Amino acid sequence: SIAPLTVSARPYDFTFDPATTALVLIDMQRDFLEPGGFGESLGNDVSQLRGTIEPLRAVLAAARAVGLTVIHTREGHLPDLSDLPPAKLHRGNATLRIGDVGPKGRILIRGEYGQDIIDELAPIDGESVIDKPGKGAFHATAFGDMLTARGITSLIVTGVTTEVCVHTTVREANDRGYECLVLSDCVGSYFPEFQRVALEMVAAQGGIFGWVAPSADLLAALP
Ligand code: C5J
Repeated sequence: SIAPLTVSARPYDFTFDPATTALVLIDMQRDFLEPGGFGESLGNDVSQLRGTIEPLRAVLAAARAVGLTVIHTREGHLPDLSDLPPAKLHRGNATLRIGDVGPKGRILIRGEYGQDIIDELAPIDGESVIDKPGKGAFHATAFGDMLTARGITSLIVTGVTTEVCVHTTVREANDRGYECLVLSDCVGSYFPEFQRVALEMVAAQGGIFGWVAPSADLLAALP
């Protein structure tokens, strides 16, 4: 086992034990990162998110090399939409709604091509994939129980989008007592202003929700 590691971060150094830390990749799905999916149907420019892919690929490779627990999440719903609240279905004026057939399959439906994780970050054997109906990873999933069973106390959080599923998950995790480090270049937003402010919100007030660091500083800390 490896001794605790320290990452230069905001608002101050983040120290973690790799044995009790998970790398979490939130919703790096075709539906959010590629044209023709849910994100674009809501009027977003998906190219805004694609800058996260290369840094996250490097972090994922490094995490695998040191044997960190790796957990992927996917936002999505059952084919019969029984886990989709009407409030979520009807919100906004999307060109394609959840469950409609788009160019990559039914939008945000489990098992569809578009709902799956992008090829660049595809999970490998031994990595868990949490399907979640909400924005946060804890809501209506086995994520919390999985962390408890594995003795995980710290989360290195990446994925999309910064101010929606990343923030919701970090806030849920923080209230449950987890220490969260958000990697600034491995999280992405469709809105540059939200990206900047969402990261500020995590580290403000002495780290009200957690820590923020660029992935280079995590990579520098890994053995
Ligand atoms: C959104 C997400 N933005 N994964 N989902 O609807 O952040």
